[in-house]
Amino acid sequence: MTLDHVFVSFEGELANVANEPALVQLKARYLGREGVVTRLRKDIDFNALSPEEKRSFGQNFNDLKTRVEQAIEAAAARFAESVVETVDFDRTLPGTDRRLGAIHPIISTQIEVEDLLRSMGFQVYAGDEAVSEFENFDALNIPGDHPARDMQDTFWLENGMVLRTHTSSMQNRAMRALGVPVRAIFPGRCFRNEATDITHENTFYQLEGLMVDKDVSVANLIGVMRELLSGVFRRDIEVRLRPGFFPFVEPGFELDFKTTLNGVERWIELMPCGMIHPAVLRNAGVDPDVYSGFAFGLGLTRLAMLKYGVSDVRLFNKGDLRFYEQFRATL
Ligand code: FA5
Repeated sequence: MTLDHVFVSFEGELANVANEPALVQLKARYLGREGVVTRLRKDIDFNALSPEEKRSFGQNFNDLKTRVEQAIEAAAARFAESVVETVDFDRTLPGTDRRLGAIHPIISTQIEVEDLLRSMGFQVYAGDEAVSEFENFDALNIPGDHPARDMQDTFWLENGMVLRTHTSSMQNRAMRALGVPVRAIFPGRCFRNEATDITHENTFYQLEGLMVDKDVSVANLIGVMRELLSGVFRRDIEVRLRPGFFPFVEPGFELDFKTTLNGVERWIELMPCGMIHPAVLRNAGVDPDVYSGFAFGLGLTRLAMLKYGVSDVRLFNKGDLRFYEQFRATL
């Protein structure tokens, strides 16, 4: 290696040195007793050089050694400076602007509901957002010509699948995959091709619950609903249960929640529920003469609205930081 080559490779290595111990090592490797620079002089056969060549080598060698030494000294000074800087930095002080982001209010509500239902023995069963037409409709006793299909107009994919309109689309799959008896919940996003307003979005979250066992009754359903809502709100809340029609439950109910939106007191549909229809059990290979069960479809987005006093459901998906920043504390 020529003297110039040695300096180029030294510079390359120096550029990768990130701290003082690494610099000490580099110095030893180049200037130490067996170092690259030191060896240059040791290895040269002076007898083979003319007086002119000897002088030129000596000059270049000293030059190289000085440049290496100076570069090492400069780097050492830089490291010393940065140490002084970090001494001034108190890492125990709280940050001034932690722009780390936070959990979305719908997801933090979901986590809370999952925890409550887990404590009642329900397992979380993740589903898909794109499902078969059978799972979203037919398995739930909603054949192609049923008017209930109009109430849940959806987005059809080119491969014949649909974006699920409700988490009930997971019922069939869960009963088949997990078998009975079963207690499971399926949270997630749902999609509907419908006009939006302050309580309706085209993309929203539901959390479905399902319990199938021998002798499950409406009393079990009401018990779980009550436990769940008082756990979420941690205060007295006013709810009402009224008959509701869904082809996949019999009997079916609507659970409404009383709240004030934009100064007007009103009931909001929050959690339809009911006893699973025998045809739905049969579609999943479960014998309705032996097993019974209940299901509920909690509107998670609406629940987050009520929990945090949000007056327009569309704010959740809008991407306006001024809205989201108010929820940083929910981390
Ligand atoms: C259903 O989706 C049924 N699958 C629920 C069900 C499950 C009934 C199990 C019986 C047994 P519904 O269309 O009413 O029902 O929607 C359920 C809840 O989702 C509503 O109460 C509401 O809280 C929420 N929801 C429905 N549509 C929207 C929307 N466009 N935007 C926001 N939330 C919605």
